[in-house]
Amino acid sequence: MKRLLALLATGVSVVGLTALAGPAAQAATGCKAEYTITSQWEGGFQAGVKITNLGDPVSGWTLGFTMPDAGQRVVQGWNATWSQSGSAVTADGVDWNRTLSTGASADLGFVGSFTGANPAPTSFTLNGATCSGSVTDPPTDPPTDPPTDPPATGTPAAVNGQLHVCGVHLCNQYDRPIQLRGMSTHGIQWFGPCYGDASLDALAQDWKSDLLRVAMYVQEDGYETDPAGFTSRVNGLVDMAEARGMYAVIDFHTLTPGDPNYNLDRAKTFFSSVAARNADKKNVIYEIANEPNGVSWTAVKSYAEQVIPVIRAADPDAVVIVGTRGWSSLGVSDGANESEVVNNPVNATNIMYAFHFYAASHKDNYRAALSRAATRLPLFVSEFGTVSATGGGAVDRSSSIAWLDLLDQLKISYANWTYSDADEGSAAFKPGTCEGSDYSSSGVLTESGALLKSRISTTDDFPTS
Ligand code: IDC
Repeated sequence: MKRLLALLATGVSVVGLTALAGPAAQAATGCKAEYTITSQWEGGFQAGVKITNLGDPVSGWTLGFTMPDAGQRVVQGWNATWSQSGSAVTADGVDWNRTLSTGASADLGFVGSFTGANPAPTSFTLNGATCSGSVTDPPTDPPTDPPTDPPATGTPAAVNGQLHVCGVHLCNQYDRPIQLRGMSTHGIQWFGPCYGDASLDALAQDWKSDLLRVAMYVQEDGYETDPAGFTSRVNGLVDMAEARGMYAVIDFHTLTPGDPNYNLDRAKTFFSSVAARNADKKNVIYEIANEPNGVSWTAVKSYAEQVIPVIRAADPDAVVIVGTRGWSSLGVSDGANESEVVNNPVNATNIMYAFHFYAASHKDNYRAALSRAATRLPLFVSEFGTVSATGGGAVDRSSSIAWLDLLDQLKISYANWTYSDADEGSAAFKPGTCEGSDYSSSGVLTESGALLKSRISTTDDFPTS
């Protein structure tokens, strides 16, 4: 049940657009603030604030509002630098949303606490100008599994068809930018039982996932131990994804050693085989090196320029994802940045670059790098975790939400590590789940799984013309 309330204190204009006349400059100011409590529990809540700049473009902003009840506190926020003094809350824009053109919006949010009532904040301002606004009440229905949307008219793969890269975006058959949201397997050499009919049905139907990333490790008891067996297992998973209308990212999961050239011959053999076998399918994306590390960008680029032609020879129109330096951090984890790729891109078309992050380890400087890079390079977050880079530890909820909001805003596709029951914080299912047949009830999900399911299962808005 949702109720809309006018947010405005009496006497404040509804549009909140004011022309400020000054001797040197004349800037129109104005804004809209939409405040939504997305969930609320005993003593705590999570709120989102969408601000829209209705005035002239700004290159920096501060949002202000007042908490009406003395017990209301901002505990931890995202997509802004938050502070509170008494009842006055402020949020300053950060690198990737500081600039707002006329009509542009930024989505921020916070986890808050309260002691008495939790009334909606009042007196929203942006750079001092009063904002118009609206408030959406918290959902009052008892908590249940994430909502299931009405069945879409077509599956993600049916609606979008053959994908291609257009500018910095991933585009569908109508040449329109789309974002794919989905999950990555864990190593298929270890978690085979997690990828059967029941679990993939749940992924497609309950999670409404657009894609399955198939993580085929090369070392660690993976591909190198049985090339034919692993090739056929990957092809089987491509077929299972296709049957359910999902895209399949074929991930050549190099990790240790970090130089992908160590596996160059294996990569050529593997990709010539899977590309020939899957050439007529529209649901396949090739990821040629999971996470190069301890190696220069020039070496990664050289690897890519040898593997991509092998794929193109067999499957000319598929999108290819290229890993980047520093565990696919665009070099950031090695103290570099995206400029090495911008200045020396892979000599190939229809490719995207991988950007990976783990939300508890990689925060604002990584988000800033992604935001900068997204204006220059086609990016695909083919792997990320809600936890630390070890794959374990606690879910960093606020950092994960900041990342997911940013990816949504930039329309960057993603796959979360992992759709498995591994005994580590990044896994979506509790240990032992894959020994049973229930992948659908909320009881089998971990904290990470519940968060990702709630994000991935919302309606896709794929353009069809
Ligand atoms: C981790 C797994 C863990 C496994 C380890 C080594 O979660 O169970 O023991 O690999 O194989 C990556 C890698 C991904 C890692 C993950 C978490 O792509 O293979 O998985 N991670 O450490 N990059 C950054 C983090």
